[in-house]
Amino acid sequence: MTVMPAAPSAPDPRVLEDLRGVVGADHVMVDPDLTASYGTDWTGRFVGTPAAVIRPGSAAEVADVIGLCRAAAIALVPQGGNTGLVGGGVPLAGEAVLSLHRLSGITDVDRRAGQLTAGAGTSVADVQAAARAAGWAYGVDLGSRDSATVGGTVATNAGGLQVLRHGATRAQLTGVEAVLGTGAVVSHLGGLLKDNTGYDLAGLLCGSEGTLGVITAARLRLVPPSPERVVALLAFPSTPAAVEAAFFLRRALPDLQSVELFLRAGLDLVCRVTGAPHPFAEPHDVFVLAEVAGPTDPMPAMAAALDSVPSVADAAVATDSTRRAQLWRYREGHTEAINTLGAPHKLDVTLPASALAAFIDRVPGVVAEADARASTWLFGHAADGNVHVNITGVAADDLTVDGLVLTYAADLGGSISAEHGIGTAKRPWLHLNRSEAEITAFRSIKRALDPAGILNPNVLLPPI
Ligand code: FAD
Ligand code: 2HG
Ligand code: ZN
Repeated sequence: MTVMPAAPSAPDPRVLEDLRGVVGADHVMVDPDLTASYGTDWTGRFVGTPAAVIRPGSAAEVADVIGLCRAAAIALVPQGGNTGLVGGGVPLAGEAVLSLHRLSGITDVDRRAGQLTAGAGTSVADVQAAARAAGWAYGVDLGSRDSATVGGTVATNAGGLQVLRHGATRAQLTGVEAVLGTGAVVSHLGGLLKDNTGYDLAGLLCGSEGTLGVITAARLRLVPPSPERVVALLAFPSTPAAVEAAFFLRRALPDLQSVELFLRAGLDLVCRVTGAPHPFAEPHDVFVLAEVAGPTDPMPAMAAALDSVPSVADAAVATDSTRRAQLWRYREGHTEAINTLGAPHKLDVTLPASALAAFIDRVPGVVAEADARASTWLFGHAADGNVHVNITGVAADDLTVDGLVLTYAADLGGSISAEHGIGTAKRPWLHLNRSEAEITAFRSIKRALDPAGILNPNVLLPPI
């Protein structure tokens, strides 16, 4: 089952020739055997057919490609690692894919300032490794680190596992280089921490999901390394107790890096799919995984905090890297384990702290009432209020439960996209979080930076 399939209209052969003249013959592909993988998203829920795949090797080539595509009215879907989860990086309406993979590499590492410049196609794991080699760390980490790119994480303002400590991707940006839909190259990579010289274009392009410009490079700030780590997996008898503990740990541990939450059904599924043993002899309903990381041994602080956390039914604590990774696997394994059940509907929401526990407990009922065949899987970044609602057993193009869950989250004061973006998956519901005036302002910005409307025209903004 696919969502929004559309047959591409093959670009005019003369335009293809011109594009080949810009990026090289090997980097304009139209053979379906070669382009198919660029048309399917990570989950398999969103499948399109690329009109072509174009792979520029520099910002100047991106600008020339955009110029040619504007003139020929060819819509482009920018694509990095293709790990996005909201159908925003694949051509669902026969667009051409603009793959930024060739723009990879790290330059201008400034050990003193703790900054580096990374090409859009560089993976997050490579940024992390370069930061480590320079004696620093990168503040963003996520399960897709080996494939997700700098361009994609900037375009989606990716969050991940360390947001409570370092903020999301926007907080790491000191500047970007990008090609706007006008074809203009804007480059502001100087990395000055104090620089109040007008509009924050980097902040605007971050989270714009490829609708305003194509990110070609980013200047990223680094954070001090935290080599000493402790991970604790805590079991609780109820969601309110687990949520209370997550917020308690946040107050108690200044070096807290991550606080994640998952439920009994998700843990059982991960154990079944990965073959990992259950972490505790007794079954429990709700789990919180907390990591503390700092320059010195965080165990005394973690132990003191764990002594005071109310309602803990069971606990496992790991200091060595193998055992820490085993505990993390119970949480990070959720996305892959759920995908073995068929392409899920992924509804990534944030709730205010006061509504988080009630939402987690009630949302399976909201889904079941609408569709008895559906299964609801819940996990997420507890201390950010970010719950990943995954629903399996529902046809890819049946949006009933999507609307109900997103409306429920918004009614409680929440956001319909915590960290994955709006993409194509959620654009019918943007109005739940954004007023008419805001959406009108978004459209004005889109018209100014992409007047021909060729950059990701089917993403983020609802059709008029
Ligand atoms: P793509 O999927 O290729 O594209 C994503 C969006 O960005 C699309 O709209 C695309 O058009 C646009 N885009 C891509 N590159 C550019 C560019 N250079 N210029 C302009 N627009 C561009 N996300 C989180 O936030 N937190 C998580 O914890 C997290 N964990 C994940 C775990 C797994 C196992 C998986 C599969 C995904 C996870 N994600 C997570 C989602 C995903 O990894 C992020 O959204 C990531 O930022 C996407 O990067 P990408 O390079 O794969 O982008
Ligand atoms: C995570 O936190 C990612 O693991 C993926 O954001 C969430 O699979 C999902 O829904
Ligand atoms: Zn997440």
